[in-house]
Amino acid sequence: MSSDSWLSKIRSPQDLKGLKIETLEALATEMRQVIAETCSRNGGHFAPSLGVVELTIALHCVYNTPEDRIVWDVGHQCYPHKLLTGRAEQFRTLRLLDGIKGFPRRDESPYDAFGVGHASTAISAALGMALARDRQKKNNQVIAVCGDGAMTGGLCYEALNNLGYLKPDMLVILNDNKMSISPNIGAMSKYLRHLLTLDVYNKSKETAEDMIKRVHSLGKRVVDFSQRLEQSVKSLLLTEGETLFEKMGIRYLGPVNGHDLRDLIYTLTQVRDLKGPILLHVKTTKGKGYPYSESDPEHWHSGASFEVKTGKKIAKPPVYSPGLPVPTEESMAGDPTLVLKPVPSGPPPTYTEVFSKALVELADKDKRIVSITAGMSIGTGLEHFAQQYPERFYDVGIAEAHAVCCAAGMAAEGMRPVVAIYSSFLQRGFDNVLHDVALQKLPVTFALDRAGLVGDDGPTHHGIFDLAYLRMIPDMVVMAPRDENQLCRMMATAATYEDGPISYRYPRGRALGIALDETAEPITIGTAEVLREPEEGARRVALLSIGTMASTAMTVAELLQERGIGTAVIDMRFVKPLDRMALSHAVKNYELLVTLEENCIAGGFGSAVNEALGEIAFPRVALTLGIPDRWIEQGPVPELMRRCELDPESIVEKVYTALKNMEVCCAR
Ligand SMILES: Cc1ncc(C[n+]2csc(CCOP(=O)(O)OP(=O)(O)O)c2C)c(N)n1
Repeated sequence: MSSDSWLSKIRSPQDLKGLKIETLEALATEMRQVIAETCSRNGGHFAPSLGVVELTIALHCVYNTPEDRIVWDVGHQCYPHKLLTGRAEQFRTLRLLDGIKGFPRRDESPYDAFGVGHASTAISAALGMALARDRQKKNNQVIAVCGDGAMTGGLCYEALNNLGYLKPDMLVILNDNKMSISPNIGAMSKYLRHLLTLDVYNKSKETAEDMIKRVHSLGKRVVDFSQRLEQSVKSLLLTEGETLFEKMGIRYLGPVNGHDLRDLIYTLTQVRDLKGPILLHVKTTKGKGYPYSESDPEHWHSGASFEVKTGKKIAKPPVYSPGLPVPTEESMAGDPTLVLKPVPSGPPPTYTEVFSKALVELADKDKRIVSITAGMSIGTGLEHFAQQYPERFYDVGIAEAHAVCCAAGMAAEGMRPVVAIYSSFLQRGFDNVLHDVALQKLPVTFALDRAGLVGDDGPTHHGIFDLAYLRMIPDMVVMAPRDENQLCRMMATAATYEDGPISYRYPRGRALGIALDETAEPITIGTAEVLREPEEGARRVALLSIGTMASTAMTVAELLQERGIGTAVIDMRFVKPLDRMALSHAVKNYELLVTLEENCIAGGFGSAVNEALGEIAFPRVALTLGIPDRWIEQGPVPELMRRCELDPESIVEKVYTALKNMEVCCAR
């Protein structure tokens, strides 16, 4: 950012006030350049942010932030907002470790009125703010900016229902770019298209402006009259139409061109003084101003680094594998329990790709299998299934609770639904997993992508709670594969399991790159696998791992072995039901049990192991290692793992200290 740029002069939104439209337009161009340059290095939510540059400028020009509250939905479109609110200098650290966050955060800036990362919360949160304002007799404005994709989420309707009834002064801006991540679908999306074609607001505005111009041309004598007419025509054009929103008690205005600064500023200035709840329909283009993202907003919704000039993606190192070595013949040598397979050449597939392909293969064999996504067909890899079996694929919109409940209905009628959802987004559907699926023992499969730490998207997106929130539910089977071959086997297990709900979780990023079995054999429910076992007499530590922590456990075992500490690795595979035989073997043969999980310690896999030890009143607890009880920020996964003390070296130190403590205790 050069010192003579417009952006460098904007220290706060106050500096925008009174700037000419031409200057604001130049500023918009600069902001797009900065966003493109930053995202090209750091990755990020590129297209959503490019689409709201003018809208953000207009909002900060017209409203008095931070006293007036702007509440962003999802928050992935907040980059222009961050640039205008005193963070332009630090913006180059966007999404980096300890850098500017990729989402609004109350602890980052007073301009970030409400923290977010999950969709469809803005109207509800803004309504809460408006009600609090009224109770405290304050007079600031509250504005929710919500995408048309987010409008597929049920929480929006709960909030609109309440808004139209309570009628506080509040503005909802519907940022309609016709896109969720993929093209938006659903009945509401169709209705919004219909409203765009009606375009009542602009048609009446043109007529009104025409009338005003004609009266003005009559000369000075009628100036008073013309001013009065102008006022009444303006208020008239702002009340036109009879939309669904109006029937709910919310005034509907629009559509407004979201890239026309003059029009936006004019409209927002009018709207600012109106009373009651208002929904302003703003039409924007996702990815606006960068040819590649404008023509393909779906693939530019978010992503890794790219070259600005060509739009070519630049390969980043795999996000996963925090010091986790890919098992090779050499590293596994001497391990009799692992079946070695040739490692295929080329970069390993992502876990999502493995899931995507294997699910289609399972669906080929079982016609009852249907798949469901909540607005994430590409992210979850289900687009492959959708192409193969369009009539068996359902994208329900950003509506996780509905996805789960709808799956329960399908399962009740004999289908075998596979609900593919990111771990952090299934948090939305918790009661539906519990009440609609598990309580009725319905055979729904939950495929949880992005489990564990996800890196740059930070705490809203880390999938570190699922093992805890799923394992507490009776009748739920909870699995986690250590590699892609185990993932396929767990998928086969789920496909043959008829007794109730079953889940498997896998991380973001590349798998280990091992060969897959020709036929994925189901695993007997509740059985662990011993990956490494020292000779009798040399057994001191048993590492009980779940999921991809098995690789770390193997490294830790080698490091401990180097210090002369005989260490076993048992991949438990099931958090629920736990393999009690494997546990009892570990208890009988080892001095110290250590659990390893990329999930919160509170209530997670280690807790399950300790509960099981408690059931038999075993006088020792397992050393429980996992994600500590605090929020984990954005950053490269290996560094985050290190900060969570889940890297091999930290684990070795903890094991070593635990053994020393035990020696001291025994000596007493
Ligand atoms: C609860 C939840 N489910 C899924 C997502 C993933 N997601 C992020 S943005 C997005 C689409 C949002 O579309 P829209 O609200 O129209 O905003 P746009 O990206 O078009 O600006 C989705 C599905 C999420 N953030 N939260």
